[in-house]
Amino acid sequence: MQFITAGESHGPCLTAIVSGVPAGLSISEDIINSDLARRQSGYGRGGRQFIETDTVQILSGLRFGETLGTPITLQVRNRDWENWTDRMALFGDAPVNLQREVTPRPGHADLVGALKRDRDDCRDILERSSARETAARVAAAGIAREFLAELGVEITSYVTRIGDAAWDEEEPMTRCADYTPLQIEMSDVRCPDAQASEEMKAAIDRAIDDGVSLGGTFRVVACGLVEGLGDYTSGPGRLTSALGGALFSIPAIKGVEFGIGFEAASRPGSEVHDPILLSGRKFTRATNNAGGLEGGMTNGMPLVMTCAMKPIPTMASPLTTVNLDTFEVAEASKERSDVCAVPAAAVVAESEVAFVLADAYLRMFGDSNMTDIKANLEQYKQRLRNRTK
Ligand code: EPS
Repeated sequence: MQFITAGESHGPCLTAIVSGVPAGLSISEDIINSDLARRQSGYGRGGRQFIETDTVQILSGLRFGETLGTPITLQVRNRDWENWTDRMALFGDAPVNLQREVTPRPGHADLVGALKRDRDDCRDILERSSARETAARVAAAGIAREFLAELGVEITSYVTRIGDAAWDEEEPMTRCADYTPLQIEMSDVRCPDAQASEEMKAAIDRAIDDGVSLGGTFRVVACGLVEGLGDYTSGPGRLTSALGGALFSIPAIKGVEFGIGFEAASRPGSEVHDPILLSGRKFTRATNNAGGLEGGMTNGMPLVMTCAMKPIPTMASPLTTVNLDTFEVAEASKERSDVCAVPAAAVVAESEVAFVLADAYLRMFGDSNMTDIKANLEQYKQRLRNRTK
């Protein structure tokens, strides 16, 4: 299952096309809309989120609410387009009073993008490099998530740090599967711990006062996965590499850890690897330091990944830059922006993970229709159970 997105931040709409979807999968626009709303949430978001109420419209690939096995087109309208029809017109001449963006923001794609694409207005770059594009990814991932839900797989995420406010989570690799969506979504920063949530909000308040932005870390957890997704026989086949690539494709993601991650480098092997146990007729692990992956394959434990997001480059108190017209030192552009988008990035990460996992299931259990896929999965699970007879 694959997707491609198109659309500028202040253009008419964002579009995604999802291909490789099996036939016979029920799709609900309401469920996709609730994920879109989660992506818009979070303390410290900017003014744009008050303009938009992202909702999806599906334009192809379904009949009577079920997939046909054909490409699915999804569209999310940009309500803000009506304020940008002249500055972002697809045809005609630029308005005479057009204000070009010539003070690239350090840390954003503005400067290098303008040099690479030979543009004299950084807006030509920032319109697409804006994290607004991730709304299309979340909409597209609704298809992958519904597919996974049919196979008993749930994906959640929660925030563990914003700036210097960190949640010191006890036994994160084993407890992570227990947080309910309610516990997470009731928090303004999508952190299941009430005290830590308040500290994170206070950190955002301080950042607003200082005119700066904040990054942080979040965890993505997938539960209900069958053993053996991914493959140990080739680098690209390893689920670790596919998941890492997918998570690093999200703007501002600077680090990805699997299980205890970097911590494993400082411990002896006896305190890293997870002893194998038999629980009833199922192989399991005493701990989950590996975060659910061994040999690049799922091992049946919760899949746990931690991502680090850098602070957003747009700041009310901007850094210095060079004016592209005058070559003089200038203040970087102050585009309206989020002060912190870590809770939203975590929802986007759920979406990226959903595509990788959906694709892994399709490779292993067939890709043409839900009936065959479910039967193949059941047969595989039965074979695994039979091994411990
Ligand atoms: C975003 C929409 C954008 C930004 C933000 C994310 O809208 P606008 O540019 O109209 O304010 O708020 O984009 C960035 C953080 C960025 O660096 O470009 C969204 O919908 O997530």
